[in-house]
Order: sequence, then structure tokens, then C-alpha cells
Amino acid sequence: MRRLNKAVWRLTFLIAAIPACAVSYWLFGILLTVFPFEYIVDLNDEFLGLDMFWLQFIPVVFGFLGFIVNSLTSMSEVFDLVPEPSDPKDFPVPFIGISKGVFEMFRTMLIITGWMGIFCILLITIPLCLPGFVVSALSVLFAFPVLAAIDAVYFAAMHIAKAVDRRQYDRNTVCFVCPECGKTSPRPVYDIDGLWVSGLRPSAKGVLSVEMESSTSPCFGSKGGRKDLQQSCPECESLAATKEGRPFVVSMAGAKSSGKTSFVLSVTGELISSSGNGNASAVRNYHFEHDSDLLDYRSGLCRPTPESNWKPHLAMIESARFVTCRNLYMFDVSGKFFTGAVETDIQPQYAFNDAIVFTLDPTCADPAGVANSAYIGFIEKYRQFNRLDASERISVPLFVVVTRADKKGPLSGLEGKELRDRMAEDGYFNLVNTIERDFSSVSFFSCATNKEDGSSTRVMKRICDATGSEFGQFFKG
Ligand SMILES: Nc1nc2c(ncn2[C@@H]2O[C@H](COP(=O)(O)OP(=O)(O)OP(=O)(O)O)[C@@H](O)[C@H]2O)c(=O)[nH]1
Ligand SMILES: [Mg+2]
Repeated sequence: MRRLNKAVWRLTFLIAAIPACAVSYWLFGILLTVFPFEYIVDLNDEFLGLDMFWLQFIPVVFGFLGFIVNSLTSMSEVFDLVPEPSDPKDFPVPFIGISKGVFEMFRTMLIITGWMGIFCILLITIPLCLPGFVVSALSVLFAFPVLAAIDAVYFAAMHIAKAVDRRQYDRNTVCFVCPECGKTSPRPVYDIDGLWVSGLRPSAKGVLSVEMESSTSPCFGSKGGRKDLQQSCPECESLAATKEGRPFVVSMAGAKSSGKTSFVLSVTGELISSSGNGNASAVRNYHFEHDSDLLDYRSGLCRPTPESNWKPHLAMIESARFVTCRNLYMFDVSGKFFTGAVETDIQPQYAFNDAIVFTLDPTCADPAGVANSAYIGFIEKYRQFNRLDASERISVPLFVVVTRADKKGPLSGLEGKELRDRMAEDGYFNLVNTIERDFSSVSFFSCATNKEDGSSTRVMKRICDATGSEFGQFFKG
């Protein structure tokens, strides 16, 4: 940045000198015809014999060289000029240094002109210094439009960069989900130099800085440090090791032993082992205990989810395709939660989930009855939580996932409309009917959730695609 600032600074001198030289050339043509400069023409006619072009051109070259030597080389120190732009630590964006240095630069140019004028007073140096004086004086004049143009570029660039940054920030912080308490807030609280602040935006000092009580934390784009600032949940105040990024939230529902946890572990397990279908640089579980759950699951052990469970399964996806981390939240819950026997009904994700997965075990005793009562238990809580009455349709899409696809049965191998119709004919009529009345978008899938055979991730991809989420690319379809 320091180099860029310096380059733009020096370029300004050079750019201003170009029109100054052109006008000087024209001026020298006039000067050579008036007193006392005709003597130069006389001298030329007598001794040199150059034509008019060279007589006008040579002083321009002298003037230009004099101006450059004075303004850009170490000569500038002798004449008390300012050869460097302001400290780029204060002005991280290249043009800001120039913009803020307008007066410095103008002063510099005036001093150059002044020195040239002083030398001109000594008559003997007129042929050498007059061109320098003329070029310098004109460069001072031309520096103004050049600086105005640079400032215009700077302001336009600043505006665009700030708008992009603002948009990215709004988009990425529109929903912060706390990995600890599972509650959502519009954005996390950021730790800036020991001070907790709740909002950030690009500063007047530059798009690379945060404008708050501190101006030290860069925030712009992928190189920005905002997403790396320590964040905490405004609700429970616990520190969150997540990086800023729009999350994707899935709520699990379904009867006991219907395969909710298996589905979550199958999806997150494959997400991690396939590195987000090869599209992520790293994927990992946020909570360490979910790593051991995954190991158990892989060895064929999937314990019933305790009623007290409230921690979301959070898979953190880092990908060069996105400027910030992407977090997949899957809220698993005990099947008992839907029986009415459990009092704890704080399921904050119901307010902000992007999709709902309802698992159904077609191989248990009375599968339709079991699924039906679990669904009623779920929908009552969901409507109650969101204060929706029974006549209102829910716009969040619901995905019915029939598990145990590895076991032969009337529903195995079916999907979509075929599965839906078979279910409607095969004892699940009430369930299908109620679900379609409650939700405006319902899809039907079947998979073997006890394995990582790609069937769960295929469902997950369809879920992401159906909701228009960019998470779809992390799952094999
Ligand atoms: N064969 C087979 N077994 C499955 C499948 N899905 C789940 N299971 C088994 O069914 C049992 C219960 O699965 P879970 O995933 O724990 O069910 P759950 O819905 O989370 O149950 P709760 O947490 O008690 O509500 C586990 O032993 C799983 O291994 C499947 O697709 N095929
Ligand atoms: Mg479970």
C-alpha cells in the first residue's frame, strides 16, 4: 500500500507536467517573438540554425527535467519540498493519501515554482531557468484538475467499495445463530480492542477499517479481518468460535427412533469426509462431542437423543468460494419431545429455520399411527411457538424423509410424487393430507439414514436446492 500511495503521488506530478509542457511549448513560441527573448532567435540564426520546432521544444525538455528533478528526486529535500505522500498507516486506501495531501501537494508545487522564479531573476540563468519556471507554474495550475480527477476516482471507488462491503456485511450478519444456546440475533457482538460493539461498518478513513470506537480492524472483503474478530452471542453472552456467514438451519422432527439423529450424523459425516463434496477447504463439527457421536454412529451405535439436548449439530464449512465461513445448523431433538410428555418446549430454531425434516420409520409397529401422532405433537408446538393459527399455511418447506430404505417394504425405493401417492394409498392418507394442508411446500424422500451411502446427502442437496441455498454445492446430488 505504501508503494502504491507513493506511485500515485508521483504520477500526479507527472500527469500535471504533461499538459504544462504542451502549453509551455506554445508559450515559448510566443515568447521568442517578443523582447527581450528575440536575442535567442538571433543567436540561433547566427550560430545554430535550428528550426522553430526545436527552439520551442528544447526549453520544454529543460523545463520538464528541472521540474522532475526538483519534485521527485532527493533535490526536493534541499528545497524543503514534500517528496512522499502521508503515512499509509493512517490512509490504507491509496487515493486517500493523495486526497488528504492536496494542500501538501499544492504547497510543494508552489515551492518548486518559487525556486524556479528566484533562479530566473539572475539574468544569466534565464535560458535554463525560465523554462523550468514556466513548466512549474503551469504544473501547479494543472495539478488542480489532476487532483480533482484523482479525488473523483477515489470517492467513486470508496462509494462502490463501501456499498459492496455494506451489502456483504448485511447479508452475512442478517442471522447469527448461537452454537451454544441455539438462539438467533441479527448479528453477533464483536470484540474490538477489548470493547464489545454490536455493529460495524466501513469507516470514513477507508473501506479497510471498521468505524466504531476503534479504527484498527480491517473489515473489507475476503482479506478483511471483521469475520475473524472474536464474536459473542447477544442473548447468552457466550463466546462463539464461528466466523461470520449466513447460516443454513434445518429443524429435525419425527417420532422416537424414526432416524432423526441418524439423518443428522449421516449428512454431517459425509459433509466432513467428502470435504463438502470437494468444494470446501475444510469442514468440521463445532462441538467436540458430535465428533464422538459420529464415531459411535460409524461403528453402528446411535443412542436415543436425551430430552435435555439443545445443542445444534453445527458443521462449519470453509470454502474459497465464499468470503466467509458457511455454517450448517441441524437442530436434533428427542422424539419424546413430540409426545406431549416433555415439558421443555423451547425450540428457538422454529422461528428461523430454513427447512424442516420430518423422519418416518415405515418398519415399526403401526408406522402411520406413530408418525401421525409425532407429527401432531410437532405441528402443535410449531404453530404455538410461531403464534400461527391452524388456518395459516407454513411457508418453510417440509421434507418427509422415510428412513430404513435398506429394508424391503412397500415404500422402499420410492421418491417424490410416487412415494407420496403410495403413502396416501397405504395407510398414511391422514398424515399426507394434514401435512399438505399445513405446509405450502412438501417433498417426499426415502433413504437409509444408518449409513453414509449418499442417500442422506442427496436428500440434503435437494433441500438446499429447493430453498435456493448455496449450500447445495457441498452435497453430492
Ligand atoms: N436399518 C436401518 N436402521 C436405521 C435407519 N435409521 C436409523 N436406524 C436405526 O434406528 C435407531 C434409532 O435411530 P435414531 O437416529 O437414534 O432415531 P431418532 O429419531 O434420533 O430417535 P430419538 O433420538 O430417540 O428420538 C438406531 O439404532 C439407528 O441405527 C435406517 O435407515 N436403516
Ligand atoms: Mg435422536
